[in-house]
Amino acid sequence: MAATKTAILSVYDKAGLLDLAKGLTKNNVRLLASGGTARLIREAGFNVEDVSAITHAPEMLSGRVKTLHPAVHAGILARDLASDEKDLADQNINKVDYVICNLYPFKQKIAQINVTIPEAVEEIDIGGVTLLRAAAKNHTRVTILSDPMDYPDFLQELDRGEITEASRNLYALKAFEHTADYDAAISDFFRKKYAGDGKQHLSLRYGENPHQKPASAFMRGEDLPFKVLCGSPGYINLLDSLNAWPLVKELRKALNFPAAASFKHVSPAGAAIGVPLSEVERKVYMVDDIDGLSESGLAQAYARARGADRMSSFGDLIALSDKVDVPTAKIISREVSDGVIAPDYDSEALEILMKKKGGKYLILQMNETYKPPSQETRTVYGVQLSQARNDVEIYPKETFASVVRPKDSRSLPDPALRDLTVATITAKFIQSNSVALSLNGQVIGLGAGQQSRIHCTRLAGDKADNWWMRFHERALNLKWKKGTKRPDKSNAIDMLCSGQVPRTSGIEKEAFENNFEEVPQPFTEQEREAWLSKLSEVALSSDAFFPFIDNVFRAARSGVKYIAAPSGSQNDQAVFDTADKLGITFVEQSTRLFHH
Ligand code: 93A
Repeated sequence: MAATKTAILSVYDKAGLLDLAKGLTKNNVRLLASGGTARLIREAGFNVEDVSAITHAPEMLSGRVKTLHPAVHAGILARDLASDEKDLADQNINKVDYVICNLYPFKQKIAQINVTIPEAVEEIDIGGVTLLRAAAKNHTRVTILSDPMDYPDFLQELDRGEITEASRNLYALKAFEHTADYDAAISDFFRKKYAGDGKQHLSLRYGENPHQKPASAFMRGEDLPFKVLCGSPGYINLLDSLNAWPLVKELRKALNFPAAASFKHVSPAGAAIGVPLSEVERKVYMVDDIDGLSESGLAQAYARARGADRMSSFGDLIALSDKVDVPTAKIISREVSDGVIAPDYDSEALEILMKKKGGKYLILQMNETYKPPSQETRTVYGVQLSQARNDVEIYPKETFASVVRPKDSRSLPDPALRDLTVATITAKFIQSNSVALSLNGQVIGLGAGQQSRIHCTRLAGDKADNWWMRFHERALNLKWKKGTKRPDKSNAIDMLCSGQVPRTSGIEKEAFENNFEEVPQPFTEQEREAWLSKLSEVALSSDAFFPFIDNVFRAARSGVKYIAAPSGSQNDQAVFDTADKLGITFVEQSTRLFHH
């Protein structure tokens, strides 16, 4: 009986091939196969023809051309259309019904140590990819098998008569994924070889931890949006940079001020716009001796971002919205910091920064015009997670227009709108849950990455309290021992201001006292309360709704007068009413801003 159907077989991985050939033969399918595939089938005693039986051309170029021929591809791609049938008849070509193909082992080859480019090139499959793609394209008629694991099910279906549409669809999908994965491996290999380190691809020393090797950063089809001007970034440096940059860019756009952020562990420790600093703020932020500070909005923004929580900012990754000038570089130059990302650098500022860390300070230049794609994907435990990027924009007037308490409230004062904007844009880039408190155009306390919202609010409130205690006369007039280093001063101030000192004894107490010429008295509870009661006009933003009224109580104790948060809690009304009773204006900010 003449065969009614035709199969083309061309497989590198020959697993299951003979069982498949047997099943196809049993079902009276004509077998055509490329060199090695045909040989194996033939040796097993099955009837098989070489592809050359239909191409009338031999395999050429040592196997580089085996199946690449119109007789093969027209046979695969032809539809059940009169015009296609005529074309085939004119050329004396028969339709192909089944294609069985898997590709040269490119991935295995490049996994070998010291593989050369010519060796890798030889493993780039052309004809097989064409077979897979042609058959998958025409899957309404043709069945494409690219995975030996599918042979048994396929044969069972064939034994029952025909391959169902549902099966053909799934086999086609698998073939498309097979070629996509294959092409990604090829382009990844050549990106590393040809794009030049730093352009489209950047080798990283390791990932999040030293044993996580290899590690890299790369872009598909375009250059990285930043240049490395100095140092070599680590994986976490890039995580910080690529979160900190959009934060300052958005702050700048929303408020039209230079903006800065100080990041650690993928959350800001501080973020601010360049609102002019008062004398006392300069002192608290340890920048009172910086020349040209008043003329630089950017330097003042960074002084605020770094000054908010000097302890947390130790070893920070800095993002700056504007071209870096000398005063900003001078502030950075004497702090312990890991790196900076900014759109540009004055040559003198760059010189200052390049001297830091023995010439190893990380300096990234961000392409300001770069727009990330609207869809973002990450892999967690091998699973691809994809989502639209959080591109919601926060603006002072529009975002905070919906005041729910007090009911008769008119529009919010400008400083409150500014500070709610700073807190909300910052919250957008804090690891959730997050609560941010802000004042004077800067974050003064934030709670990041807590599973419970009240813990975020407490953390943010406690940090804001510490920040405010640093403005107390006693903290401003500390008598340091000569030679006390800036980080040690920051740690000692934090011990004093956060109320830790009375709890210390022995060598811990000694270590604290060792910093001073004249040891300061710890704050009494009454002193703290009296001073903290002066903190007011603070704005709070929460990345999601407040589930309980406890958050409002805690916020009120740190001088919060304005809250912006999404609604959606069963306790919304109670939360609004509690704010009202405590004299807090509550703004319903309609967008949840989780970030992980
Ligand atoms: O070098 S190729 O890209 N040129 C071709 O025309 C071609 N056609 C099929 N490699 C080609 N193939 C590949 O050959 C298949 O993808 C399969 O992996 C392999 C099977 O070769 P053989 O049948 O000689 O063992």
